[in-house]
Amino acid sequence: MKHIQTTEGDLTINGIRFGIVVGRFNSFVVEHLLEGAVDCLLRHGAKKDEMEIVRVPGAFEIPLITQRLARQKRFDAIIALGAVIRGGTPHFDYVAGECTKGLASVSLAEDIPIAFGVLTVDTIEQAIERSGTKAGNKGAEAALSVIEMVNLLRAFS
Ligand code: INI
Repeated sequence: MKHIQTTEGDLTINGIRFGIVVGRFNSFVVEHLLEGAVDCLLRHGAKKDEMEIVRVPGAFEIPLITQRLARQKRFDAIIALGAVIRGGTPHFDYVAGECTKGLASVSLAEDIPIAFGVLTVDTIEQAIERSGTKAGNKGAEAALSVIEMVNLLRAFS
């Protein structure tokens, strides 16, 4: 807006190192999120040797390894990718809730941008729609948001 100081992060890569944590559960969906995220990073100028993929069993395990990676300080940003599908589990709310809360608290405690690319959906169809078909690719969206957040945080460092 005119005359109001406004700060936003841009989408330039500038040496950003990415950790990508991937839950293996529902891999038929999550692999498409991973493809979308990596494709987005590469097309924005990231280098393959500036990213590392770490796989875990499922969404529940994502926060702990994300915390470990954050503490190692080898990455400027972490992209968390997974798929929690309600139809597939009676403990959907616990898995989805713990993953979400865990990632939010790691991001704040470790002061590192974390992209939440974990689908939390009711049906397999919704998951497919969000992993590269009708509703875009949430992995790519997560990658974009974390690039922006790294640059925004750099503006305030
Ligand atoms: N993990 C997921 O990533 N998505 C799911 O939909 C899911 N379901 O359906 O249960 C799921 N469960 C596994 C969980 O994340 C842990 O790996 C498991 O409980 C072992 O700790």
